Amino acid sequence: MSEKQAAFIPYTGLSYTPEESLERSKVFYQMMDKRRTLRHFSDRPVAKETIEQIIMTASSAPSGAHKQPWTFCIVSDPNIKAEIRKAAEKEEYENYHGRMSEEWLDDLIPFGTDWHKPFLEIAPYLIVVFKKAYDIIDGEKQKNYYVNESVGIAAGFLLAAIHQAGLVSLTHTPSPMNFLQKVLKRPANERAFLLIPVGYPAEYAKVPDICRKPLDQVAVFYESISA
Ligand code: IYR
Repeated sequence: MSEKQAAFIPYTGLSYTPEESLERSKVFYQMMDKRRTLRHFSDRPVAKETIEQIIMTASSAPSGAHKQPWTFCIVSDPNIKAEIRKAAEKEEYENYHGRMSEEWLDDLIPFGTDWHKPFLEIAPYLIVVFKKAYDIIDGEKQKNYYVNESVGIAAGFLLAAIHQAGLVSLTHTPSPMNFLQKVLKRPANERAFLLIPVGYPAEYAKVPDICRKPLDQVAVFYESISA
């Protein structure tokens, strides 16, 4: 049996009146609803400290057994960015020329994507999110739990923090992504999860003219029926 014991401290979270909660939920939704995925970046620099704070927000996400099974690799070195672009475009060329189905290519028409990925060199930062299937602590393999769920939530926090700071991002999934593990020399327990260019929008930046589903298409409420 383990000697481990849980230690608890008083919860000191945020506390609001119902009215304040409603107001805050509206303000936050309005702010978050302005987030757009961008493909046109400026090369305008971003302060490293801003990126550090954004990463700490991402790493505040909940995770299975609080293992925080993620590593954020932050790439600003132009040589590494060029290497990543070259490898990503090689994979994407194959995707757009035979690996993706007709239906998939058709679904992507509104977004105007193709195999060219110049943003991988233009954006000042590439954040590569790695998931850790397990950790090595003092030479021992330590299991992680709900790794995809945990890293997915952390990536969501990351995108929200980027947006909140007035920066833009692209949730990019070059496929397959194993070249990132090689280029960034990550250990065997890490697998690339998402590649997220971060920066300011280009002056000419445009986004697809699309809208989001309304509440009744994304939520189902199960309420007690009062007589
Ligand atoms: N990974 C490719 C294709 C792509 C797939 C989806 I799903 C998108 O929403 C957008 C693009 C690319 O990055 O071009």
